[in-house]
Amino acid sequence: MSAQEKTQENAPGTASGGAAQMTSGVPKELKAGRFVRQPNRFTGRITADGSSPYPAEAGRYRLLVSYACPWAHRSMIVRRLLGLEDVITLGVVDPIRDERGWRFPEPDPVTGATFLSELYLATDPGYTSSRFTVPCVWDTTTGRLVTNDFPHITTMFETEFGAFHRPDAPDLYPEKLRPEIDEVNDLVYTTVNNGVYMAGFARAQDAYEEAVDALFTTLDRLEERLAGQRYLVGNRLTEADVRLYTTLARFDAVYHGHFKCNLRRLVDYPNLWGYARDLYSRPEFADTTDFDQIKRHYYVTHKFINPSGIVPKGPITDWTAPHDRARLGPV
Ligand SMILES: N[C@@H](CCC(=O)N[C@@H](CS)C(=O)NCC(=O)O)C(=O)O
Repeated sequence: MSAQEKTQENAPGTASGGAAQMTSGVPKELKAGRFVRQPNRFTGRITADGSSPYPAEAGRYRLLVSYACPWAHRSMIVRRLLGLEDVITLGVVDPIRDERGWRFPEPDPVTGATFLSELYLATDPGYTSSRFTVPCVWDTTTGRLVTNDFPHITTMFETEFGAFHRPDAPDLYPEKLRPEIDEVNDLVYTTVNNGVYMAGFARAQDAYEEAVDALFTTLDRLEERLAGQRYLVGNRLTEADVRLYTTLARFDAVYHGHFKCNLRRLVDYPNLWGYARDLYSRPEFADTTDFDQIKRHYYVTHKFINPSGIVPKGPITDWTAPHDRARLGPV
């Protein structure tokens, strides 16, 4: 986990802070009106060299996701880019969540679960005061949840499943670029990926304004950075691009209105918008981006923000419009 993500997740008041139900009620992870994300409880590691109880094996692990969730979306994109579809199976929950948490539309054929909570409780019956979150990884051999530690799920796919990557898979986390990728990820996590939640879940004006200011300061900086380069780091596609993309994909459809991140829209940033369309033009990104599920999840599930549950029809946005990013570097 990056330094910032660690700091953020372990912020005072969260470790023993108890439940934070972001279903129909107000999230309880609040401190002076500020949203503080709960720490990830399951932090097992799948390892290539078998140095942990979870060796990397084909067909053994199941990734559980929602198409709505940006943290889960990352893991789906990386799984596709690396060609791990037949190695790590995928289970998808229904986008609408109620007070019982995430639910599978049909009982999950591999785990047998109807609710995601069943898998958390099968692993730890004492897991009663925290949220049952996606993404998480289930081990079919031990019948246990390995991890819900979202920053590490993608890097684990990248570094521990190398033997199973498709032959021409991109190296999304090249060793030489890791310090720069981690640095960009820290900023993007704090002010953008989690920043939109800090704005949307804020219950105090100053907390909201702080989050929005930090968010748009970073977006302005990224707009400049992307003026002269096709990608965020090293002018090649990396983990950093995947992480930024999942927030950009939700920005105008959800965060601009629902989370009040409305100083500007994504489409108002020529470079960021072209960059987002460039990524969306690839099937690994487009096929995993489900705008309908994204909108229905946020607008229906967060009743404390949108009591009517009405899902807006717009915005009308052409994600397939041509982009001019190829002039800045190779695919
Ligand atoms: N595991 C992290 C991040 C993942 C996360 O927040 N996932 C959301 C969906 S985007 C979730 O599963 N929420 C379930 C709930 O709030 O009940 C956390 O606990 O904060």
